[in-house]
Amino acid sequence: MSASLSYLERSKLHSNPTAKAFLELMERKKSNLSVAADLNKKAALIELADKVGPYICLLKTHIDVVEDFDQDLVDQLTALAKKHDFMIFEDRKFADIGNTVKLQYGSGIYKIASWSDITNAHMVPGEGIVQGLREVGLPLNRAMLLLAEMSSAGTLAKGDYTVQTVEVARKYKDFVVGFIAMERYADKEGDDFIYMTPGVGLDQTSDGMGQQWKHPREVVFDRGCDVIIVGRGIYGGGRDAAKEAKRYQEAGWNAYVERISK
Ligand code: 5FU
Repeated sequence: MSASLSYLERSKLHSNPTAKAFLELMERKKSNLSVAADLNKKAALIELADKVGPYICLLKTHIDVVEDFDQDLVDQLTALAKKHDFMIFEDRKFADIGNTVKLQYGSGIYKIASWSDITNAHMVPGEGIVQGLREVGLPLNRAMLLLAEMSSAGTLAKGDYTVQTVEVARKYKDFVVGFIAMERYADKEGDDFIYMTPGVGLDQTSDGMGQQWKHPREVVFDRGCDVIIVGRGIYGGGRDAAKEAKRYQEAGWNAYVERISK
């Protein structure tokens, strides 16, 4: 159902302001590419965000890998998000009880809720994790994804775990706007989740450490996902990040256009 609608049409169906704005942004920018900026120096991260900024809808961070993290990094990333028109997704993968994740999301050194439009969580602890994050994120108009599946070999996030994760998402639709997933699940009446998929690469299929990379067309056209998340395929091995980002943007977008035109 929603896989055949355009991002713009889908933006009108959402009540969560971040999901709405994100889908509009994707359409405006003709990008369903998220760059996973896994660099551990502040200057390198900022440089990469500025280079790939014109081609992406979403910058995905692992802020805790940055050795020289400070508030200025966050200020610069949010300024780049404005300059290039992208959103920020801190891939925090929260995994604790509601009360603890509330603290981890809102406070500590990183204060993730103050700058990250989107974050995510595992369902291992049960739905209290969503309740805790929602309490902090909803008043700030933030959104979250649940990890329904993972890209890595041997992942335990499958089968009944995935089914139950989707059920929890349906219960908290005002805040849970989508999934980290490897394929789109059957829509129920009123569903319109945003599917974001890591493990995407045009040139390689594995990193020898469990990561499995799929082609953007397989992810967006065959499997019906919405956002391709690409890290090393763009910045790894001395690649020209801007050139690669443009290449992935085109591959992701073409697959989306093919999907909604079918
Ligand atoms: F939830 C997930 C997952 O299932 N697989 C992932 O690879 C998240 N990731 C992240 O996407 C991972 O932590 C990296 O930040 C990124 C993939 O980077 P790559 O360099 O394209 O493999």
